[in-house]
Amino acid sequence: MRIAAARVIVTCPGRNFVTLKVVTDEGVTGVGDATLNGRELAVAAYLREHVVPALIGRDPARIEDTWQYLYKGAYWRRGPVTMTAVAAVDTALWDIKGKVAGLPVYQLLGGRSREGVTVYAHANAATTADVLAEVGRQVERGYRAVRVQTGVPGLATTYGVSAGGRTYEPADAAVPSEATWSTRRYLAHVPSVFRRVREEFGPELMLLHDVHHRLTPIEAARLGRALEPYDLTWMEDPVPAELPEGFRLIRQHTTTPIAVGEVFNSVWDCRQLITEQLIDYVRTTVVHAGGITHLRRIFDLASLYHVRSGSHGATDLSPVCLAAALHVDLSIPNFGLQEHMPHTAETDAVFPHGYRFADGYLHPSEEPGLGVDLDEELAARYPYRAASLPVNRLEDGTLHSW
Ligand code: CS2
Ligand code: MG
Repeated sequence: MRIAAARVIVTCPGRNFVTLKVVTDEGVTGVGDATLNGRELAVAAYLREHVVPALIGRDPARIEDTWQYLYKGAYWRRGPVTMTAVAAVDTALWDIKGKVAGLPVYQLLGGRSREGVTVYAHANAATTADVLAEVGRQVERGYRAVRVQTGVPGLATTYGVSAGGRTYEPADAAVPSEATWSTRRYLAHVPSVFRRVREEFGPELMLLHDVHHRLTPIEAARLGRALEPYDLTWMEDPVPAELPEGFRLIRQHTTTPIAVGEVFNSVWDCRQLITEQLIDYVRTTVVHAGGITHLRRIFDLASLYHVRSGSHGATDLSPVCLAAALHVDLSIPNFGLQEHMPHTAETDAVFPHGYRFADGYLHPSEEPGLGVDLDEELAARYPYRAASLPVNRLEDGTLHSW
């Protein structure tokens, strides 16, 4: 069997997605997610110009060799664009391998290690009353874990909370929109929201919160300590993660667990955080961290240091990524949680898939391969629409992490 063609499909069923479809000379196809929110065309060009020509004629069964070829052969190693492109190829080749073997991919990864993949839902709302209602809705749907994001009094917008109850989509304008941020207002408000959620829903429900890279280490230490009475499963991205040593300061002051990694694209980004046990969950994903092959390397390293997985799963990662993530989540020994933002019906129609939600778990498809595909005819009806992530400024205009 040889790779005969590889198509890069950009589609926008409500938001942009990039998908690589690899076609073999025996007609077996495989798909890989190549979506990088706000940088979709960069990855599409990288694939079309620098990867696809080198794939034609290769043996699709040689997944590891192809991964090394695309990683070491790039010379300019790592980075979100490169590693998302590598991820798409890797994921598509695992899909093909599963189809050829007649097995769902998790069976090729060592088989099932649990009954289902515990997922967490989002409860995002501007006011505490609406947050409580949203948490209630997710609990009724069967979720055992809920991430809580709240508006902040005095701020027009904040991360995670959309206007008018629409599904949250941060890439909201071709040229980045601008948001205003106040750490003081945020730190003064968030603990009170979690106090009310715990009062309302009791101690069992797993609660999470995404700080979204916005604090300094000592501010994150303060927040972590203030949240300790509410027993969070994790405080996510408390600080920008370029400075791993900064997490030592947070660790000195609080036992609130920390989750980091959705912006990481290789094991080198998270090595120190893992080996110094500065985090409790690593949130790297199939689509942005080099595919199934590299993600397993990251999770294997993490398993040596009591660090569990907590993969990113926002709606700007396609159903192809989610389908692949579930095969990894089901099989690794140190699974923690999987983020689950359900895609819209429009998106699900473009990406027919076999995974399903039941009783707080997602279950991957039992079909051979990943159990997801791309309907190219339907995808063609949704042309790309330029969209960028916002930027954040403090109240005095200083540019801040978004
Ligand atoms: C967030 C994401 O889901 C999360 O944890 O951090 O929504 C993130 O903001 C987006 O994926 C960025 O495109
Ligand atoms: Mg996040």
